[in-house]
Amino acid sequence: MTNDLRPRIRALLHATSALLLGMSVRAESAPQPNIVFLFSDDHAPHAIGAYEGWLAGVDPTPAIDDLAADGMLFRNSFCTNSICGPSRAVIITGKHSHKNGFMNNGNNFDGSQQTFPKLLQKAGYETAVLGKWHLKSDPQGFDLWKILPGQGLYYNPDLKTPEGKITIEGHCTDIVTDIAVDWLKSGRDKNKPFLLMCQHKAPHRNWMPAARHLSLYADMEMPEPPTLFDQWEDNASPAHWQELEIDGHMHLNLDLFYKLRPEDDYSSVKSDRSAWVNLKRMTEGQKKAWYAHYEPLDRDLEKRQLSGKELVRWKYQRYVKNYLRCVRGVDESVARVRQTLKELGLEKNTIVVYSSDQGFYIGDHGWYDKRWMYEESFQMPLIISWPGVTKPGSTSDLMVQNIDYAETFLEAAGAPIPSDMQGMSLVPLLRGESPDYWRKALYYHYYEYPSVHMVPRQNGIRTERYKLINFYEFGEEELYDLENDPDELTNLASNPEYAGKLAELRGRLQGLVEKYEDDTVTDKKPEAWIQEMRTQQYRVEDKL
Ligand code: SGN
Ligand code: CA
Repeated sequence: MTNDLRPRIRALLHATSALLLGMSVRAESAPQPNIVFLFSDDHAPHAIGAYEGWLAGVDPTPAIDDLAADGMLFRNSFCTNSICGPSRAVIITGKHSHKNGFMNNGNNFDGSQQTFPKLLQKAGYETAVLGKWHLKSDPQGFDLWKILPGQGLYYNPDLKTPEGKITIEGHCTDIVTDIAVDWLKSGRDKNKPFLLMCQHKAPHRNWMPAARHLSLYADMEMPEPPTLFDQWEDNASPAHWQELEIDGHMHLNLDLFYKLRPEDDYSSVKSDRSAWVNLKRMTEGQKKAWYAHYEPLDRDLEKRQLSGKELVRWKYQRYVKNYLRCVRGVDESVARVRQTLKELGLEKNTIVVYSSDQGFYIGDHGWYDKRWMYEESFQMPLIISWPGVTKPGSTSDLMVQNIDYAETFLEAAGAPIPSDMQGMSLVPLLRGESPDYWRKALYYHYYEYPSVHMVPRQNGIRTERYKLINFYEFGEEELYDLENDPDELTNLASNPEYAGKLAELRGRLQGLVEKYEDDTVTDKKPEAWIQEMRTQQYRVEDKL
């Protein structure tokens, strides 16, 4: 089958299954399912117990694991562009970044375009989005929206609403959950099916947990990732010029709160200062709980005067604990929303999805943040429970992407799927099928460079076994055999034994560029430009 024919056949298949679903809905007069989309920010699959990664032993997510036990867990779930706003734009449009126009966080989403929430409204749904939005322009296609401006704050955040700004005291994860629960109980139109997008800031940087979670893991030594001290020996040059190292770039004060006081002045520090800004907004009670936890630990670190690898290990411990404490807040939110659905008798006809905008480095490769096409940040968690459709405790190994969500929700609602969407409905997978037509390769394209963390533009292809990353502005490539080398430590791009594989993947990558009509791959930058970027490197000096 030629590439040209595939989308048309797929559209036909979609149309047929939508029709069949429509017919069966009518035949059984089953109501359209409600959709609860529980979403977080930067929650890597390996920080979810059910994904059985190297952090699973600390039992980070009992409630999300329960959701997996009741539904289907996607083991090979990925994003198309590992960064916040772009991932969200892909989700609501079902189109790659170059098609929906939101390629990096600095963009302004064109809200007038087609999105799945608008299409669900047309299909009779009431729609709501709460929490992190991060698309700059105001949400369209939602009957209710209360969103965090920009990144939002952890403590006592402002929320933007159509009626103006409001400020609510408390921890952001709890506040967003409270609004969601209230809306489910008494805010919505009970005669309509609904879409609820409950989108948390946590566990995004600067990882500020709720007071009740500060003591979680306090006496534990957390496991370290196998690649904590990776020196990127085999990677192409961009991995040596990034700015996301726990060692060199994670700020002891601003990221890890070591002796961070609101009255200090960090205004001239070239680093993100949101924790400092947020501390200034805390109530006296919140500050008391905060410092009761951190002050004794800070005094202890000061005494120990660590340096080198030992200081990296200390930073990693504080980072992973705070990150997982924020995750625990999200996990409790999942439990509360599901409990509310039960109390309201809605659980049987409600699809519950848990996902996050991309993966994250939790010390993997020595890093935090995301953006790269390496597995830890390319992956997205995806767990879906649809009572009566998903088999409890089931898993799917087929490769899925955030580009698939829009079509999935539309098909579930019995609504037509527009032919210009670029994903594939997951509904057959949810029913336990493994369709022959399923994709054999994924396309990735990240754009935001130069920018915070200095991860260069890259596109690439991932098959079930191999991955080719093209840092096209640098004229460098990386090729990995994921079966033999899951940590992506051995770059095979210049290994003569893999010349054939390299050529094959280059051809298939070009095929995906054409299939998705991506005309945004640019020419290689001149060496002088690359040199200039390299010299702009920024590092933090840890002062104990
Ligand atoms: C902020 C973060 C960065 C992060 C970007 C994008 N710093 O700038 O670490 O990479 O957002 O994140 S912070 O201290 O202000 O949090 S994204 O998830 O929104 O794409
Ligand atoms: Ca994110």
